[in-house]
Amino acid sequence: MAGKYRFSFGPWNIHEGADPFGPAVRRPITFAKKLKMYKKLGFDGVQFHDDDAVPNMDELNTNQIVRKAKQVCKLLESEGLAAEFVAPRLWEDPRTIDGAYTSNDATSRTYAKERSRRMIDIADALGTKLIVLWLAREGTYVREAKDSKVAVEQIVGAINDMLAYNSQMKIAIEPKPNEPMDQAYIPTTGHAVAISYLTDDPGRVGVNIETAHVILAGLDPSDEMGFALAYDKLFTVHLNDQNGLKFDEDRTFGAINLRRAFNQVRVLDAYDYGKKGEFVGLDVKAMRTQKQQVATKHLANSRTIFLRLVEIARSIDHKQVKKLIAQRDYEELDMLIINHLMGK
Ligand code: GLO
Ligand code: MG
Repeated sequence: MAGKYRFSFGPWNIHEGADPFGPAVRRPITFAKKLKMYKKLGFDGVQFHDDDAVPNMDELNTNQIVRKAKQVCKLLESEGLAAEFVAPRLWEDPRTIDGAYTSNDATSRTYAKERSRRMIDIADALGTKLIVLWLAREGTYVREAKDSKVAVEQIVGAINDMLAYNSQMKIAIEPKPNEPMDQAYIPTTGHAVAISYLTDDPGRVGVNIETAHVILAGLDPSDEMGFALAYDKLFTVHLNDQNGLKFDEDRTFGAINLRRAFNQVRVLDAYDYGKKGEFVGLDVKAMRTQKQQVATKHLANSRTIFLRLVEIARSIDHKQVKKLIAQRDYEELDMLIINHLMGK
């Protein structure tokens, strides 16, 4: 029974509270100080953007990048932490304004591929074999601006490039339907799984499912997880919560819709998620209203809610559930779940 879960988050999840309409409202915390917070909050894994580990990496050569990443690896070890994954931050540089791998400008596409190789060097130096690709700007504001068939080929080409560069790395695509783009090229789990089979090594390409992104696509996170699990492609998750079709809210896991969170935990726990070393990854933001000293509660709370939901998923009357399914009495099943969630 007892699956022991390990949790991770990225340093960007402890943040100053800036949003598109207002500036920072909390003091920045250095990376080294953030690392000291992980264990206290109950976390063992650190998710990285390449430049979280090696700031200003575009100004450094490969040797300098690797040296810096190795120092970060030592820092992690001294805190008893592990790097879960590295993701290339391909959405901030002026060269990626029109997309990275799908930019209409060839020199920008070359930059994106080169940066991705350096990102893999960083992952290697940090001791992780997992890459996350959130394809932030691979999409369009104006449909006629790009060719959607060519875009898929370009993304496959970029993934093949990474697969060939390092034969150890696995790549988890993080689908998101929109934001910052009006329409993204890899909007759902199905798209990510399908694209994996166009690559040179499908077994090394899977998904990172983020709750909020699935909801923004109008789909159900637990069903998307089941889909990925059926293909053995759920390499990691970004748990959080989302209130309807708004901006990407990255709220505390389970804080908006507890039953939806319960169903994500239920499917993960039922299929032994974590047993092959997968982390329970969070991608949650503190509300802008939180004051400095209480701006990490979203992380600890998400973890607590997850673990509480594991207990709830396990302690359900499974026999009764089976019986109600056999009788096709779904009204009663509905009530059983609600009662159980309400502690009755
Ligand atoms: C934004 C994404 C983002 C990624 C992170 C890792 O919507 O969820 O937070 O998960 O940059 O690539
Ligand atoms: Mg995410």
